[in-house]
Amino acid sequence: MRKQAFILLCVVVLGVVGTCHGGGLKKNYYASKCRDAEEIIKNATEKRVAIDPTLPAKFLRMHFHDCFVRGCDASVLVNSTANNTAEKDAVPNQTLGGFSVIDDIKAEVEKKCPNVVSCADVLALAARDAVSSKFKRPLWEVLTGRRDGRVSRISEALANIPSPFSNFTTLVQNFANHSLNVRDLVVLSGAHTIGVSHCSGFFNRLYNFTGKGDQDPSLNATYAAFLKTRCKSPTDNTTITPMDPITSLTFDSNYYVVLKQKRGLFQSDAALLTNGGSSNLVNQLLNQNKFFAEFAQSIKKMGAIGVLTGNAGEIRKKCFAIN
Ligand code: HEM
Ligand SMILES: *[C@@H]1O[C@H](CO)[C@@H](O)[C@H](O)[C@H]1NC(C)=O
Ligand SMILES: *[C@@H]1O[C@H](CO)[C@@H](O)[C@H](O)[C@H]1NC(C)=O
Ligand SMILES: *[C@@H]1O[C@H](CO)[C@@H](O)[C@H](O)[C@H]1NC(C)=O
Ligand SMILES: *[C@@H]1O[C@H](CO)[C@@H](O)[C@H](O)[C@H]1NC(C)=O
Ligand SMILES: *[C@@H]1O[C@H](CO)[C@@H](O)[C@H](O)[C@H]1NC(C)=O
Ligand SMILES: *[C@@H]1O[C@H](CO)[C@@H](O)[C@H](O)[C@H]1NC(C)=O
Ligand SMILES: *[C@@H]1O[C@H](CO)[C@@H](O)[C@H](O)[C@H]1NC(C)=O
Ligand SMILES: *[C@@H]1O[C@H](CO)[C@@H](O)[C@H](O)[C@H]1NC(C)=O
Ligand SMILES: CC(=O)N[C@H]1CO[C@H](CO)[C@@H](O)[C@@H]1O
Repeated sequence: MRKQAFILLCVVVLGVVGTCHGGGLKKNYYASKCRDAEEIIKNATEKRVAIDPTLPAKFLRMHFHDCFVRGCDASVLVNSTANNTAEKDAVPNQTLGGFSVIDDIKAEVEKKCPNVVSCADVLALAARDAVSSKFKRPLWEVLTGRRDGRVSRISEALANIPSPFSNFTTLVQNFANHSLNVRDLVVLSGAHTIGVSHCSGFFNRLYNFTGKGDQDPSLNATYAAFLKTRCKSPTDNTTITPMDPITSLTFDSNYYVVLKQKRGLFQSDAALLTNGGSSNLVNQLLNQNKFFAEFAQSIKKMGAIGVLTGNAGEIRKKCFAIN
């Protein structure tokens, strides 16, 4: 109820002043409540990333999936129970990873400041700190003060997480549903500069695109031939393929270089070239400084979607279970 009221307020404010980020979040919200919270999270995250370089991609995608379903309220972290099938068990979530590491990082914060720091903030900070760890500086600002939701439903994940088979129109609509615009869509898709995909996300583009045994003409033919050597069967659910074939562990603007070579892995990536304005943005984002500056703005906006603040929701004790 409280959240619906907030969203309504948000829509009204959006209409009037054209901005609705922040949503009650603050810079260094925990300064007086748990002075070292952000540093504990940063230290714990960097320690884990040093051991597992695939974590930045996992955390970044998890933060995205969290924010797109019920706002950034850690609903993605909750386990299913006898009575409820949670977001985690939805098809798009089956390939998420890193949950246990988030649970561990939260446990470290709890040791110092029990019941103070939300799982939603832990995830938002850990995603930023993991991606930034190679840069020795935070790549974007994370406002804090999010609270954790008490609801996580499989049906809501299915309705809100965009599909890799989406065209431009559908993607724009999906992002608009989350108060993000075309610029945010093109910029945030740049997250695919790190990480991997299973074959299911692009298999159709290789073998039977329109049901005539054909290939997606918008996919680079040389690259398609290479992808076919990796993904041979539609039931292959173990092979993973980097989305940025050149630097899949490095957060850079190479996603856009690859995209322009028609080597974007998903239809949803290739779709960004099917619209004039969007395609023009792709060209601008080839510039790494531009990409970093834009990404910092768009992900901050994403991190404020539908947040619970004040007395709404709860501070979860363990991220995998509602209190
Ligand atoms: C525009 C719509 C988007 C679609 C359709 C999409 C779809 C996908 C798919 C299908 C995968 C591969 C999952 C797998 O098979 O393992 C993936 C991976 C990934 N996505 Fe997206 N995504 C979108 C936007 C985003 C955004 C906005 C972010 C973050 C800001 C993001 C971050 C990532 C990351 C980092 C990975 C790699 C995960 C890993 O290596 O474990 N994506 N995405
Ligand atoms: C974080 O790590 C740094 C460098 O190792 C250390 O100096 C600092 O005390 C740590 N902070 C916390 C809160 O653990
Ligand atoms: C939560 O679910 C994950 C799989 O989604 C499982 O690995 C983990 O053990 C569960 N945690 C608890 C405490 O039940
Ligand atoms: C599940 O639902 C039943 C009946 O509505 C209730 O008695 C039980 O306490 C619930 N269990 C949990 C774990 O919420
Ligand atoms: C985009 O996809 C939607 C849903 O599949 C479809 O209804 C629509 O016709 C498509 N738009 C274009 C321009 O292909
Ligand atoms: C956008 O939200 C509306 C209303 O909730 C929903 O009907 C529609 O399917 C959503 N569109 C996309 C592309 O997610
Ligand atoms: C391609 O798709 C069509 C239509 O769905 C189907 O009839 C055909 O058997 C498929 N061909 C292959 C080689 O999978
Ligand atoms: C992968 O596919 C095999 C056989 O089709 C199935 O037994 C297994 O559960 C699947 N694994 C995952 C992670 O979905
Ligand atoms: C296909 O990819 C190769 C690099 O693998 C690139 O040199 C070539 O220009 C690309 N073709 C097109 C049409 O973009
Ligand atoms: C990471 C995770 O929780 N994956 C789950 C996704 O959903 C399937 C069932 O639909 C579970 O088996 C996975 O454990």
